[in-house]
Amino acid sequence: MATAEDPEKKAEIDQPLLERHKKPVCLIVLGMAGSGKTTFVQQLTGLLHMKKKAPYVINLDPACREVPYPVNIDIRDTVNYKEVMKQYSLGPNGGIVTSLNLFATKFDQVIKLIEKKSENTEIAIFDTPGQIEVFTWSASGSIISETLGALFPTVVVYVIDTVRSVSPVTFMSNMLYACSILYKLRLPFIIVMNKIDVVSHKFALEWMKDFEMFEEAVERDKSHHANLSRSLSLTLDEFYKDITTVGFSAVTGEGFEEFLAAVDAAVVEYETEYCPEHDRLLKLQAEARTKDKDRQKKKFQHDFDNDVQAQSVSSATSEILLRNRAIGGESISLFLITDNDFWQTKKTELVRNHSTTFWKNRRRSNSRNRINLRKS
Ligand SMILES: Nc1nc2c(ncn2[C@@H]2O[C@H](COP(=O)(O)OP(=O)(O)OP(=O)(O)O)[C@@H](O)[C@H]2O)c(=O)[nH]1
Ligand SMILES: [Mg+2]
Repeated sequence: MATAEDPEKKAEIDQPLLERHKKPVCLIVLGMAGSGKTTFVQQLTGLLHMKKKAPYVINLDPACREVPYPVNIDIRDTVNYKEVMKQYSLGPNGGIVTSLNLFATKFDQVIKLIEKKSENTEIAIFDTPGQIEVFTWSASGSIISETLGALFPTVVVYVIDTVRSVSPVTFMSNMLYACSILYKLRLPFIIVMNKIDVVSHKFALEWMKDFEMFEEAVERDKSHHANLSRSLSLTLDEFYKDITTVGFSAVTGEGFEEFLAAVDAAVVEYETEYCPEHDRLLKLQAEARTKDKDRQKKKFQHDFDNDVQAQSVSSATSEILLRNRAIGGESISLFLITDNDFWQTKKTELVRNHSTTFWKNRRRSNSRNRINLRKS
């Protein structure tokens, strides 16, 4: 993983983001309900404005009552969440998923608007719904994150409620969620330990660094989940090693500079790790598609050869035996031919005739398939 300490990368990081990228960095802010995502976006927007680096802010939460920051694109202007619930007879979560899905169909327009602002915007921030799984496991969540990841330097900012995470079990659940999102989206990832104005996040950093300290905390926790948390913590050790964690207060703004440095390091990671991996996967996909096409071609050729199979052409007797499975698998003895050119012409003719019949049959059976499918 690239870090801000890497001297080569440091020189790059010291350059302002805008000079390195023609495109703004997209921050997708995720986190459990009430972790402070919206307040975090509000604070970040205010501080960036003060730095004369006004961000482009997008609200993707269709169910929020009000947006406490200057918003550039608001999902609520496009989709009426309550109407969606009524029209599709859905509950609150279903309503949010469907609203986000409807909005995702217009996401190309969002991309165009962000691209238009590329010249003078360094950061685009996406605030997401509290029901985190709506974004992480729905089709629209994947569409949005993958599209952004393919077009802009994109970083996932996972906001954790530090106050609630003093319980080792809650901390563990939060970390498991973060881990699963990281492996699903595979984008550079920053954990923001929010609300450090109330509780310092030092305990969490210690737990992540030293398993024994976490174990001690688990010992003190008498809940029946404690054992599970202990074993899971060992599993998460690898995840902790690579992850960037920043303490932040969405109320006071403490941790802002550290957060910006983490974003810069994440952008370097995006360029050095995500992009090459993304390109490699695209190449693999293209290769797989070509292979599949070749396989289908070969299969077709094989089927075709079985259909029109010249069993043997005996040069000694000049007898041509043609077995045509398409007409019942009987062998047909054709006439004796000694002239090779004549045979070639005849063969081409036979193949062409057969091919026409074959395709006619094929088309007929295909159209039947389609109708059947529709009926089913
Ligand atoms: N003390 C303190 N309170 C915070 C901080 N960040 C958020 N809060 C409070 O936490 C509560 C939830 O904050 P929101 O920003 O609405 O959280 P959210 O994650 O957007 O919530 P949903 O969108 O409903 O998931 C509010 O009462 C905030 O005032 C913080 O850094 N410190
Ligand atoms: Mg919110």
